[in-house]
Amino acid sequence: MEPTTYIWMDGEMVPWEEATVHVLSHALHYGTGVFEGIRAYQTEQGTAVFRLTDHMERLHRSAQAYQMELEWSVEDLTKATKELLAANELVDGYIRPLVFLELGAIGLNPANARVRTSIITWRWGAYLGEEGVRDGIRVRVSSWRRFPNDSFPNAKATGTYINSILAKREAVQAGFDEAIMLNQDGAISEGSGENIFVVSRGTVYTPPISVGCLDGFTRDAVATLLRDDGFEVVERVLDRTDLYYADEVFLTGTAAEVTPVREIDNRPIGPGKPGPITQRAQELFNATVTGKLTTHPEWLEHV
Ligand code: PPE
Repeated sequence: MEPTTYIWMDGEMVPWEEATVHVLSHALHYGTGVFEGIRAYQTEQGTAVFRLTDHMERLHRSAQAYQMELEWSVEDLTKATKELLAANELVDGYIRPLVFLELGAIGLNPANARVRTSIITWRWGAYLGEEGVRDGIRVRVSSWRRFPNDSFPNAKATGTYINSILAKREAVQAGFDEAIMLNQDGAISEGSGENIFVVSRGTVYTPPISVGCLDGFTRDAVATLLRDDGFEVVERVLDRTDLYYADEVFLTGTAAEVTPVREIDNRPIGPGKPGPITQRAQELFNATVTGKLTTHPEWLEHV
């Protein structure tokens, strides 16, 4: 990763190398952090952040779920993000807000731990590779089940990613690009860092949030754009067979954007290359984030 000049920490622009924390930080020991991933894009009207307010609101909900008192409002955080992008002279890039428990408590009751808030920005290219975006990726269904919804509040919490990391590493070590995780009932949940869509006979399906997947903003944007374009998009519980019999499968996420899947468990999906609805989803999404398609101006927040 290419460092940028500043990291925003609790109201200050701190030089990149100086944005460090103590080894006794609660979050290091117990995974007590919540975070976001956001992208800024270059548009004809300058840099715009995709769904910035939505992401900062989700950060607040995640913090609330884990009882972390965030001292910065959504407005404070959106303003800080824009200032940071400008200070780092980034015209596009990835934005990582992170709220975590630092010093003041050790042991499982972090009531007195200091809550730290930081925002980091950097350049991040195609999450699953340029080739993946163009030709599709190869995935496997993980042997690791996604954490059950009744064991954790559905939030973007750092600690819960240790489960996704097991799945991701298992997949990569077996020669695949990404893992698809099932929930405890065997229903398709999501990728290690993306939501999933399945196209079957012209209809687009995605699992409901209740299976335990993240309520992704890219998922919501892509479903909305496809519906606007005349496609039927249905939330339905999907199982492994639905993947094998799909005509098309694609993943969505801030980092992954819209990434086609060409193979699952060594079985080609459709003809083994990105299908027409996947390509249409990519087109609509890319045009929206770069301001060329203006049907949802509320999603672009200009710097
Ligand atoms: N599910 C998971 C588990 C997930 O981590 C993400 C985002 C999504 C779905 C998609 O959500 P959204 O970005 O709102 O569309 N994953 C973030 C972190 C990736 C990482 O490797 O770190 C991201 O894409 O920024």
